[in-house]
Amino acid sequence: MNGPPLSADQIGSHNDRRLDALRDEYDSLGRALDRRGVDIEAVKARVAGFSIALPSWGSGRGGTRFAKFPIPGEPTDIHEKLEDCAVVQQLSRATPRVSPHFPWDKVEDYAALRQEAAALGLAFDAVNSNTFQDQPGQAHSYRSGSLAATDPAVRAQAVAHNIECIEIGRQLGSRAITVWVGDGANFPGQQDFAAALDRYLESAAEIYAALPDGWRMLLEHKLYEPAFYATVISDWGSSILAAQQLGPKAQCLVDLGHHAPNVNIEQIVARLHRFGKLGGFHFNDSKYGDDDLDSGAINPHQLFLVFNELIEAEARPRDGFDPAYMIDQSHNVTDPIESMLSSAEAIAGAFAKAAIVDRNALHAAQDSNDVMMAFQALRGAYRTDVTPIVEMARIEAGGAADPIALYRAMGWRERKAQERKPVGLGAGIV
Ligand code: AFD
Ligand code: MN
Ligand code: MN
Repeated sequence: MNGPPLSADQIGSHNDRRLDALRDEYDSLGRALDRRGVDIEAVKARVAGFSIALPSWGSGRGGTRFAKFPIPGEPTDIHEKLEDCAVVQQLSRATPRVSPHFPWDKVEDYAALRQEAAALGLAFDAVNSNTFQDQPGQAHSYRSGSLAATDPAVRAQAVAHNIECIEIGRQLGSRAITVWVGDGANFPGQQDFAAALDRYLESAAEIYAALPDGWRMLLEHKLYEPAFYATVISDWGSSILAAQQLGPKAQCLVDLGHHAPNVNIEQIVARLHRFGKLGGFHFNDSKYGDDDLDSGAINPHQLFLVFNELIEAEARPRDGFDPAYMIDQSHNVTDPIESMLSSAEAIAGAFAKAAIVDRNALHAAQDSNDVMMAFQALRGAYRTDVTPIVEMARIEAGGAADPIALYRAMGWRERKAQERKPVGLGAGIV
């Protein structure tokens, strides 16, 4: 069984070259924060305790509806995906879990897979079911829907698949299943909205009933695509209604790309939390729709505002607030490992900025309706360069000072291009 891909020496000698300069930058930021009443060590400790899961599918190159352009050395199965995720974790120290997707990541022996991941320094996060595609040899097609299909045999097959995912997840040490369905309509009149939701709720209740103790079912909504007129779980309203009807183990998962343009996602975070239903988060970024671009690449301010609400939520927990944070991106034009490294840093950075908001000042300004000072409390944190905190936390946890530089220097992809078989062409959004 393979151990972690990098040796501690490789990382250590890379970091040695950077340490003096980093200490200087860290100390200077520490003094600046101290003057604002913020203890840099406490912020660093919070960053060190923060982690996000990687999507197993994010380690391969994604595609668009038009094409996929694979790169040599891409992972071709879950074993190779785990290896790549282990590289990300070793360099970033912020991504210790992988969220698998079934049947894409199917294997014979899940106990062995769990051990394989552990040897690489990884554990498993929420399992994802897939009823938005047909698989070879499948008895019934999902072409007309899955959990909300009109045909009871299709619904039964989709429910059984979800229950199988839970069983696999149990063996992998997961504690949650994320359910996203492509069910919906492309034409007005195509679907009876009420009846489709009823069928979804009935199917979802069967999955819910199969949850082991301590498990959660995370409902992921999405406004459009693959259905372009209406989707069954289209928005946070449909999602929370479904989660409330299902019961306490059902919560909502917010994917940053799954909303109408300009929707106030940070407010959705606060709303869902108010009712104890904020269960998970998929980080990515977008300019136009569900673009699945890299986190913080387009709208870093939104990412910061989302974290501001998440930290408010953390400070006022309701019903065991414990959101499953995950990256969910489609890396179409970059090396997926580099994108995940860059995104992990962007997400941790947004978290760190939100962690240095002067919350007393913010709350006081809110209470006294001092609009400008409330805004300044956020702005003061947002404009602070927290890079030295994130970098120091990463190095102290055994990660690399400059993860992408070390990744390039280690020649990982070139080596894998020799070892791994090429992946096929073909389009497909992942
Ligand atoms: C979808 C969703 C989701 C799902 C994924 C599949 O964001 O989380 O599992 O894509 O690739 O758009
Ligand atoms: Mn998602
Ligand atoms: Mn998506």
